[in-house]
Amino acid sequence: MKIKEKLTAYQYLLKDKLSGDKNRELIALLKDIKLAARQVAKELNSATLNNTIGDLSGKKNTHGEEVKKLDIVANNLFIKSLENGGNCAGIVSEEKDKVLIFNNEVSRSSKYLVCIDPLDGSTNIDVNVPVGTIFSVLKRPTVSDKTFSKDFLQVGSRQVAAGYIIYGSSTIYVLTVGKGVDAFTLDPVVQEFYLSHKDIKIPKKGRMYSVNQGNFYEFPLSVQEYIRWCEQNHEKSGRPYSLRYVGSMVADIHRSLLKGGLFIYSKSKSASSGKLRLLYECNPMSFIIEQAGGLATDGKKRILDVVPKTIHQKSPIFIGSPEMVKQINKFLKSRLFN
Ligand code: P6P
Repeated sequence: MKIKEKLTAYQYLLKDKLSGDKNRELIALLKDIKLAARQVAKELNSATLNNTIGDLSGKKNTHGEEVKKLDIVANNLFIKSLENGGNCAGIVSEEKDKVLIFNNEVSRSSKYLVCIDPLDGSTNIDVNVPVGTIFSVLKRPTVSDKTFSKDFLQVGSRQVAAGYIIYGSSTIYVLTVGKGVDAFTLDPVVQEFYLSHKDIKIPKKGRMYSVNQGNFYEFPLSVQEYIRWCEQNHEKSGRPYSLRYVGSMVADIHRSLLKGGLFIYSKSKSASSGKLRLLYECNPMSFIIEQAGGLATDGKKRILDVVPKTIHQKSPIFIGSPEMVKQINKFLKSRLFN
């Protein structure tokens, strides 16, 4: 949709999506995230020069994955901005084993909780491939000033906001507050995010599927059959489709959102629940894609209906253009996703 006036993210949200006093704290929280995103973008752009590229001397995170120096830098920047902003009572972060509850006076009574992957796809940083931040905003379920781990275990349909920042050729902040999807592009000179994509709608179908083909023989038969179907020559349905896989969820989802497509991270013989985490990867991306007219399933049910049991719980995910998700669902149901 054509942008008529140059609005900052704050001005646009205040005017169009989050007007009224009741939304002041949520707008302020989204500004806290924006601040940290600007700082992360700056760190990424100068990483090679500042020697902050590379692994953190063999350290592994709660998922047994190599921790990059920038994973910690990004995690600390988001924690600092969210804690000092006072608009969030606590966070779940991919980089922290346990929930982090903010104990300062203001944060304790905040209405919101944040689940965040501070730097998704960080293995790609060394080769200058786009990476991103993914976040989900929940309302605190209790009115007391006490926050508990279980407060984060909310079904994805209860999210009040979700977004990602993609640090690529430009830095773009994609956001939904439950009233469609908009995107804001960072002007590096004035360091402000301006509305650049209004009311984004995902194409009903596309010709790109996004999966790590290397896991093909590990996938359930139904997923293998779908991939083979994508490869078949069938002009009427636009096949063969093109395989596009960056290995950075934010980049693969962003392309699917704008161009149409299907992103797959299936369960497999070595990953019985897939790899991507429900609270801070699958849920926020599913909220965004559904708000843009797409679909997202775990192979059996809507991602946003999955009730979380643990904060780092993983989930298979099939997400993107609605016609493409419906198509793979036919294969998944034909073998009850086995
Ligand atoms: P694989 C990055 O490590 C990540 O968490 C996502 O950003 C990405 O989609 C996925 O893992 C890639 O995983 O197993 O294909 O390398």
